[in-house]
Amino acid sequence: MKTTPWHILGAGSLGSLWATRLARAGLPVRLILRNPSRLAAYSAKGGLSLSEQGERATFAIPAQTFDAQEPIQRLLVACKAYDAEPAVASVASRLTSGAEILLLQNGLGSQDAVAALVPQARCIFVSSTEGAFRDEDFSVVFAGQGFNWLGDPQQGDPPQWLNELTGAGIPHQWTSEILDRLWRKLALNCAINPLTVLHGCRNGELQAHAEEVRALCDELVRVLQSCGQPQAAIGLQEEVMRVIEATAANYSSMYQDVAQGRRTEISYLLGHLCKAAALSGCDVRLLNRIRTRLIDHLSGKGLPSN
Ligand code: NAD
Ligand code: KPL
Repeated sequence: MKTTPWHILGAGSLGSLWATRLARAGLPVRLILRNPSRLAAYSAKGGLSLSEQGERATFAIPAQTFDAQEPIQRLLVACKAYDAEPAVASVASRLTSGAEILLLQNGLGSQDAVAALVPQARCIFVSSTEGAFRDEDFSVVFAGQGFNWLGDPQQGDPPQWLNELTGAGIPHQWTSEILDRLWRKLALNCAINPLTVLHGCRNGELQAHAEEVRALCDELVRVLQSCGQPQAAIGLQEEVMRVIEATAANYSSMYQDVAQGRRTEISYLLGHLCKAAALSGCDVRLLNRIRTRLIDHLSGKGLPSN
């Protein structure tokens, strides 16, 4: 039987981490790059590199642009949340009937936008705690062991190809509660990331602002409960404190985005949360204030606030 190719849309940190591990397991992988100049740069480089535990290996994974002819049956979307919808739109005409799309984006909002754009496809949401960064163009460093939760909010059966992830050494589990997972991670990110940007500090230094974190967690718990996510609210404050301690020496992903002058995913984190709170009539004064301060901070640095 012919194996279905994995089309990877976005060869950044996480996309490269998935692509190289799938290719290393002998699975057919295709990278979809932004434009002909990215394709030329990739061809000149000769492949995609993965550094793991000090070992570096390069994989000559075939690449193409959005306008290639090959039909797409399985698509892994590895762009940032704000790029996911336009990126999928660029390949929508290539999706087969019954195509499956895995969405790796952090936060919430981008997944529903993609699902609405391509209702003929099955959208599988992924919540990933793995860590990766690019040390140079088309080269990724596997920086943090983690886990991938996969699920279908429409509650279909687990797909057959999960065994391919096992074969590729991609840690994962299928869950019927993917939305709980995504909401929980969103709440954790909203409790930690904006404050690290506003206080200009590592995660651990938030221990000195414990009262502020606690007050934020109280509001987050109320939002989760009022918008139908009570599971995601259980023990939130304790987990936030545990994560702050366990990642004390790290800079949050939002802090790193701002420090490097990159656009943040604020709209899909605090933005999504404040919108959900408003829709459910939940008063979130503190979260709204932090969102406004963050927007001002980003604007002051010349960064987009959406
Ligand atoms: P990244 O910026 O490293 O990679 C995104 C890639 O998508 C870039 O190479 C960009 O050029 C490409 N892209 C954008 N639009 C495209 C298009 N139309 N066609 C083709 N390529 C396009 O981002 P990342 O760090 O890999 O993050 C991706 C998502 O995964 C984010 O939502 C992030 O929050 C989430 N995430 C990342 C990590 C991590 O460790 N990097 C961990 C967990 C979750
Ligand atoms: O996921 C994170 C991030 O930095 O984005 C943690 C470390 C949990 C902080 O919110």
